[in-house]
Order: sequence, then structure tokens, then C-alpha cells
Amino acid sequence: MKHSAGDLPKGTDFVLLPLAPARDLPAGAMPLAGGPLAFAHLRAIAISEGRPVASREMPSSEIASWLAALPPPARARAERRLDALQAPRPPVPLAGGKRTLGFARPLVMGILNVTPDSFSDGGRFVDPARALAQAQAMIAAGADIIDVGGESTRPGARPVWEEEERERILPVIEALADAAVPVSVDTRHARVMEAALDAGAAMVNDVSALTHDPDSLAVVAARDCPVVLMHARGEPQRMQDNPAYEDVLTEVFAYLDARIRACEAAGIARERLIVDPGIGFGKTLRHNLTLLNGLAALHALGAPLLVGVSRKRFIGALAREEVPARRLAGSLAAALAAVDKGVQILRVHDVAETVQALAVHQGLIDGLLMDRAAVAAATRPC
Ligand code: 7PM
Repeated sequence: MKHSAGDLPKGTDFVLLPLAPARDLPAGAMPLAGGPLAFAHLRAIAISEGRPVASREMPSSEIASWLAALPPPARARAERRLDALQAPRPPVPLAGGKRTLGFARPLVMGILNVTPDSFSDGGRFVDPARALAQAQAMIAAGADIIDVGGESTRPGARPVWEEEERERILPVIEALADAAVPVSVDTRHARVMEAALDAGAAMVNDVSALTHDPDSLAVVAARDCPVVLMHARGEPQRMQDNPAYEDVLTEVFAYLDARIRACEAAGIARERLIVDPGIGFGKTLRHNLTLLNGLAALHALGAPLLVGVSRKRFIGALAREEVPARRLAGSLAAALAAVDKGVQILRVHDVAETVQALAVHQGLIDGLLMDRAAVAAATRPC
């Protein structure tokens, strides 16, 4: 603690980290992103020039007096962050104007890689019929969104020529245009976004948060579609070389906050923005763990959160499993941990297994609420 509340530097902002968000907290706990999770304790970290300069942990009952003691400009920022942290996330209107994404329960986004290296033949060609069958299987298994990508953005990947990316994904998106669930297009290229939206895609997923292609902000603004803004450090080819942060949670928070403002300035409605810390994109194991443990702080950005942990390398590192396809159990453990931080959308390879894990997780929550109601109904206060 280098500063007391009264002498915080000018321009101080705050990262507000709810400690131990839970579902069975007593009245007086504060809702996280509209609930059903809530938190009874908060760590407030004062940020100046991108660095943490002061911190304080407090029970929710002390938050009002903490705010009151802050100098007025800092207080206004802290209040705005605290409001965003607690506010419900309204449904996101999809492109096409007919459907929305609602967040009453965690949604499952199924990954459909239409890239040659993702299929077992390892060849150069992509079979649209095969990709389509995989999409139908994910829908039958309970996917809420299908994320179609034609450019591998894996660490170390080479960029794909745009024309080839478009040719890979368009037949698949066209065939899914009338599917029961919306399609998102995973691309960094404005022309690919346009073509995919024309072909029936309902939203954009951009691992560069609309920074890679200078036209992409304008395309998303013109099409009025939702967009996932993901944090990444560096280009895919070199991003795992030596990722370094002074404070990864603060820096990811500040980056996503800046991208939200850039999108708003470009005319993209705030209600269409979804944010993602980009697990594995220019991050060490330690960075990934800090981000997953600190995920709840990102709700103060005021947007629904999407997280992709499925089969990622940090799971291999923790569980000592080299083969991505054998990382299902670890992926489910990480996915449920993210749900316990209030994440609204999970991006996964294994839809059926994730849906089953979520059903058991939700069943336990429902049971808890019924037990509480039963006790309240059967007893009198004492
Ligand atoms: C190899 C390694 C292949 C990693 C593919 C990947 C995300 C994403 C990806 C994510 C959002 C994967 C990644 N990851 N988009 N695209 N969030 N929004 O595991 O975490 O699919 S590519």
C-alpha cells in the first residue's frame, strides 16, 4: 500500500476483483453481472498509469464508506466500475434482427475448425460435408452457437491467404444459415467478415479484437452485429516467444476497456460487445492461471464474458498431457471453474461432454436453492 485513499494519483482507475463469488451467500452479498453468483468481499486495486499502486480488501458492508473516502474523480470511476460489475447483462441482438443471445445460463459455443490441419487426414483439402456433419452433431449435442473458423490462429501458426480462408468457410456457413443455432465467424479479416455475414453468420469472433484489419471496425459497425473482442499479445506466429506483463489482469482489463471504447467510437453499439481474456494468446502458464482466477474482475467491463480453455496448452502443462485430444477432463474442470466466476459463454471442442458437465453443475445449484426455500418455508426466523 503506497497510497492512502486521500492521495491517489490523478486519473486513478480501479480493478475490482470479487473474492470467492458463490451461489449460496446470505442477503447483502452483491450480484455479479446480475446473478445468480454474488460476492461478499471485494479486492479493490487502484491503477495509475497502467500499474497497481494501492489495494484494499473489504467486505461488501464497507464498500460504501470506502467509496465515500475517495477523492471525487476517483470515486466516480470506482462507482462506475462497481455498477458495471453488478449490472445484469441484457440479451445481445444478433445480426439478421430475429434472434438474441440470452444469458440466463452459460452458453456453449462449439468450435468448427474448417482448416486442413484440424482434420485427421492432415491434407491440404477441407471437406465441407464433413465440417457440416460435425456442426450438426454439435447442435444435436446442445451447442448454442457454432464458431466457424478457416484460419488457424494457434500459437506459431502462419497466416492464411484471405481468399483461401473465405473459400473454406463460406460453403459451411451457407449450409448452416437455416440451422437451429446462430453461427459466428472466427476471423481477423474484414472482407471475410462481410462475406460470412452475407452468407448468414450472425456474429463475429476476432482474436485481434478488430485491430488486425483496419476495415473491420467499420464492417462490424455497418452490419450491426455482435463481436467477440479477444485479448492477444503479439501476432500468432511469435506470441508465445516471451510473453511479459507487469500485471497481466490489469493489462488485459485495460486493453479490453480500450477496445470497447474504440468500438463505441466507430459506431458499434455497446450492447453488441462480448469480451474475452484470450487464454493462451501470448501468455505463460502463470498468466493464464492469474487470468482464470481473476476472471470475475472482467465483469466490471460491463459486457458478457467469453472464455476458451478447451484442450489448451496450459491444461496440458498442468495435467502433463501432450496430446490436445486427450485434454477433455482438464478442459471440463477449467470450464466449470470459469462458470463459477460467472462467465457467460464457453468456447469448446467437446460440446456433448461440456453440456453434460454444465447440467450436473446446474442441477446442484437448483438443489441448493430448493433446500434454502424449504428451510425458509418450514421454519420461523429466530
Ligand atoms: C491450436 C491452439 C489451435 C489454440 C487453436 C487454438 C480462442 C479463439 C482460438 C479463444 C476466442 C483454440 C485456439 N481460441 N477465439 N480462437 N477465444 N474468442 O483453442 O480463446 O481454438 S484458437
